[in-house]
Amino acid sequence: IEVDPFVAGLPKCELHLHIEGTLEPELKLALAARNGIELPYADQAAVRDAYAFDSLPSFLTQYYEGMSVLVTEQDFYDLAAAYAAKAHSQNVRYAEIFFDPQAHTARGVSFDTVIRGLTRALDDARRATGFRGHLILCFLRDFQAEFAMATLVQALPYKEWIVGVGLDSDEKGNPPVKFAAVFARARAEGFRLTMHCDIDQENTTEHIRQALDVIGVERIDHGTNALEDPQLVEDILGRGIGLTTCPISNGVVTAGMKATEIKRLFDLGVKVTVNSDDPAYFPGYVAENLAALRAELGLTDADLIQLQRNAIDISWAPPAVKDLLL
Ligand code: ES4
Ligand code: ZN
Repeated sequence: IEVDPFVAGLPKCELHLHIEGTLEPELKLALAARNGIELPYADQAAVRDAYAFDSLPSFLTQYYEGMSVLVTEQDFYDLAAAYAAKAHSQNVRYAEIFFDPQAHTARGVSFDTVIRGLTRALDDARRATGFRGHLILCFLRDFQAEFAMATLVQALPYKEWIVGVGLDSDEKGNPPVKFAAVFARARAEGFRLTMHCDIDQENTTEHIRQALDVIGVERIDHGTNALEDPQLVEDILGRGIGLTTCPISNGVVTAGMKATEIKRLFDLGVKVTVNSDDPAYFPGYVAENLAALRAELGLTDADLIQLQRNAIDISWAPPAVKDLLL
């Protein structure tokens, strides 16, 4: 994908990015070597060749396998530092970054190791380049709600760094209501709320309805299937709910980027944003996602500016930071 000069130079804000999904083959191999972990790949090309997914579950298998090379605090530091540098190179000024602590604690890496590495890297990047990154703790919906609740409790000392909570991983059979108590506690603790309603999942409109009415989310990650139910669209519009869409990701796990759906919602006035999701796996950071969507839809410069205004608007940055970004 060719990134045109307007997209390249546009100041950007990204709200749907999984830090573990930024693990590029080069760093994956370097961390494996550093930690004495054997990977069945001779080089970066071999790592990339193994990325053959056509659905959410087949992607998730590779995603969880890949992150096994993340062990020490320095590994998490290097991961976040690489993303922050890449984001800065694309003129991303602000990002809210998902992390999946349970994917690490479940294999014996402590919550403290994960969060200390990530936050130290974001702190250093902020001082070096001005790029601001904040974290969103994502619960894994294919684990039990009790594990999510215990993870929320582990996060309480780190509220300064964690702006909100989300929900990701395999959606099939794992509806929002499974985590109603966890999200209620998170809200009571002052966290902002979002969750994935992935593209073309089973019972997708029911899941979006639950996210809105039972959980009370402020944003939905993906969520373009709301178009299947006019009442959902009306409620999303009326409540000012933001959607964090990910065109290139959509194109990998489904038949297409869902560009026309994204544009329909945007034209209706829904606070739509464009994001990269897992850019090491769905090739393209946020600039490439904007460029791909622009190429597909013929978006104008004004449309691209509006997408960034939407992102600032629905971000969880404090008012003073929003003013700075506008
Ligand atoms: C994810 Cl695209 C997507 N969907 C659900 N869970 C995820 N974790 C990382 N990327
Ligand atoms: Zn995602």
